[in-house]
Amino acid sequence: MSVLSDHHVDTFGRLGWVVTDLLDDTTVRELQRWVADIATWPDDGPWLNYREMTDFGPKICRTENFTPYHAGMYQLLRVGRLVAAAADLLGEPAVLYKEKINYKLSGGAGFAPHQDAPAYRFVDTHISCMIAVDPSTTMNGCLEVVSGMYAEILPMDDVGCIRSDIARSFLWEPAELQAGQVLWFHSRTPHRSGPNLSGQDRRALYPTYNALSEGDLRDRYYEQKAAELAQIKNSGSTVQLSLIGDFQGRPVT
Ligand SMILES: O=C(O)CCC(=O)C(=O)O
Repeated sequence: MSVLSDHHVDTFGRLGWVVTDLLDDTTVRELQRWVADIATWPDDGPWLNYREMTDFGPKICRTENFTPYHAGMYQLLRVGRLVAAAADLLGEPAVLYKEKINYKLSGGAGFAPHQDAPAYRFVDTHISCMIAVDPSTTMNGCLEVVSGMYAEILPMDDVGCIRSDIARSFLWEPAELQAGQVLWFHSRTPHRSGPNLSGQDRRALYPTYNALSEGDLRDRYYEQKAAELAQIKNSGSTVQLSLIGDFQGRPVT
């Protein structure tokens, strides 16, 4: 069953990103409660919590691998309309590859220009979305994207982000979202975001999908991520959230 219009699918094909309205108000309010609840989960569970130091003290910046432990999130990200929308964009049945919440609480850091694909293993094509849990604005560090630039992996710096001379040459478009809006983007779409300079939190949920024909790879992804993270020599000046060094947050010491 298609949930996206031809217009959305065509726009995604042209730009490598598209904004959709897929969630009703009740779901958005529920999602806000769920994210507030997950933020209180302890660090010693089977999910992955990450923290950063901000000018206002240590804050949670990310939780990953939470759908097995939260029935509502499982239903929303692995069974419901979002998987169907990902399938519309992929042109074939989709399956969840990974999921994360980026909290970007007030004072939280931004992300350097990057493509997600270099951090994702086993398949070349993934589709992600940013589900705005709170309104996402230029002031609180919304995503900024580059249109029509998702054909290939771009030259990278030594931490896997887009080389700065190339990133500087792009036209970056802020994708401001209302709470509940969903920004879909290809895993090779260049994106970045600034810090949260506002007094309000900017929480967002990011599920990533791949074509089911390539396999249900979620468990393998998290095993591989743990193994590779253990090998990465981080400079110590930023928190290593991912297999690339895109996150600019300071470690909590
Ligand atoms: O949440 C953000 O501000 C950007 C997140 C991002 O680019 C990422 O997690 O790869």
